[in-house]
Amino acid sequence: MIHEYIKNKRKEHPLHFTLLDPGKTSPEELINFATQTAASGTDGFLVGGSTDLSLEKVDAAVDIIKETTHLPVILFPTHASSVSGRADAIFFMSLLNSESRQFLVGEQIASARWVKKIGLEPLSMAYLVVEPGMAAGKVGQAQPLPRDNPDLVVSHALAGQYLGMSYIYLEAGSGASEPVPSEIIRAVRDEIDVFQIVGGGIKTPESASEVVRAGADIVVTGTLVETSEKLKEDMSNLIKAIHSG
Ligand code: 1GP
Repeated sequence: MIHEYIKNKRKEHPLHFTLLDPGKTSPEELINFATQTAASGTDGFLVGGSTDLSLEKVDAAVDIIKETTHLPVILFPTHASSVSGRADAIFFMSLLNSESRQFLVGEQIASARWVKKIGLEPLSMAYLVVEPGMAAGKVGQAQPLPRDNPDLVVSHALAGQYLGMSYIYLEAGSGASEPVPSEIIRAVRDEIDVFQIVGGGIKTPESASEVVRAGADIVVTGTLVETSEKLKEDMSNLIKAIHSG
């Protein structure tokens, strides 16, 4: 069970997950990225993206990662149509600050019976988009939470916990110029008892370390893998900073 894996690993150190987007990454690149990040110590893979991904693409990406590494593969879906039975688990998430019913509960209703049928482990998650939000904010029709209002983010996070969600994901958006502010991560950490995931705009060991020191249990990076010219070295340094946090 992936939830148990995360709980046990977290007892050792904060975790790093690598986000791979099959919409932006060729099969050859996927093999390379998965190999290098696994060798650098990443703790698992998220597969997803904000564009409309076909099920075939997601299936193929999950297969490649699973053939390349032995690490868990968790779906990070935008639409019910791309939920792949090849993965180990799915972040079954509600975008709590979306203005659209579709992303609050619609896609979830559309995928629930399929998730049960294919036996995917659902990891319930409150997904909170913080400014700038980037594509995740636009596609999810979110009103991004202001960077200078930790109280408002805490209210959303606590609502997620009380609704029964086991994970709270603070998302600045893929490619954001800055990660979620430390004040927000710290305020959420102080008030919630469930796992806190932070992603978006984390590119250096220093920023990863700051996010972990502020209280993230899991750090997600995506863009760095796609843009780094010294992938193994950059990922090793980043992951070391997270693990030693
Ligand atoms: C996006 O939080 C993730 O959902 C990763 O963001 O691509 O900026 O690392 P980056």
